[in-house]
Amino acid sequence: MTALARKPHRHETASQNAANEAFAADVIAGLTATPKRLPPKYFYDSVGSELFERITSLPEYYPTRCEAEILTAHAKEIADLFPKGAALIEFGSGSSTKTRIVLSEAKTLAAYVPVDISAEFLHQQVEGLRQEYPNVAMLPVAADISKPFRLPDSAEMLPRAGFFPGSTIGNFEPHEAAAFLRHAGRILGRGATFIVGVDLVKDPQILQKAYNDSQGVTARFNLNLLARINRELGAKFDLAAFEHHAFFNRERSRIEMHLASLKRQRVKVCGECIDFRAGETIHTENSYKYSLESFGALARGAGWSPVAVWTDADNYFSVHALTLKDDPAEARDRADH
Ligand code: AVI
Repeated sequence: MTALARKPHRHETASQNAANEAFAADVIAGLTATPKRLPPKYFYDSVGSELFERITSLPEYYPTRCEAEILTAHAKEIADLFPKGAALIEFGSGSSTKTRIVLSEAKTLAAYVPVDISAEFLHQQVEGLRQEYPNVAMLPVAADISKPFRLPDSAEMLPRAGFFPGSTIGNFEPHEAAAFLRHAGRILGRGATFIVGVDLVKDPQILQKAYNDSQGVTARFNLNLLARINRELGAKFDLAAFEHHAFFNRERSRIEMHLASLKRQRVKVCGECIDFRAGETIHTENSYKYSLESFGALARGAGWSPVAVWTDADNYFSVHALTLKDDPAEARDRADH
């Protein structure tokens, strides 16, 4: 039986209500700010997660292909870095496609803990993983990876390794990325290995195309944020009156995604009137691109020691292996002073 098919328990309904309230509060805060913005974590409802899966196989979207190339070439080296009998904790697991490359080589792994904000999608994925890897305990956690969350009790007892592929770390501001690495350090603990996928700075034309695909899937992914606000918060955004914009901001080394209003308009959201000028945008996502050195420095600043780094043949993407020698609380104190 899937999470979709059964009647929700009362505590689940309560947590769903709390999630709805947080969504409404973030939407109103973002749309009444100047400039307008919306947090990218809200892209990933079930429609957005499906659209993102489609993005990952687009010809222009190189990160997924390049990262899979790296993981396939180095799966054994990576798996050898995991402690015996470890729990592998994946932050933002999605469809766990890349994890499968590593899981197939990690013969001594005791448990896999996929953590993802999209509960429905997560539970659907775990059904399949249980069949494919019967010797690995599947312990899903539906949570926002950027906030503290509890590991299942059976994973608490095991040595841990972390996996954060896909360059999702690039969707954080650099100071948030450092805070995330420290937070992951607190979850994974001293001595842990952390495998992190990081997109690299490259020819802006390649970057530009990756976020402006010819089939318009990225545009639909971006616009789904407004569709989700309509569905879940009862707003009346006219999707035809907004356009997807994505461009490389060289100075800040990031792709920016926006939704541009095609006309002057007013939209009612949760009882608030939100006014748009023609051409005004809602900033929906940043995707930072690092060099090998700049990411290494960021990781060191958050208490992690780089142990290895691999890139694809074109040097478009990188996979970093980090280890935590320090106590994460001490690293945080050092960074704060
Ligand atoms: C999830 N994240 C790493 C993607 C990225 O490339 O920043 C999200 C995405 N946005 C548009 N296309 C893909």
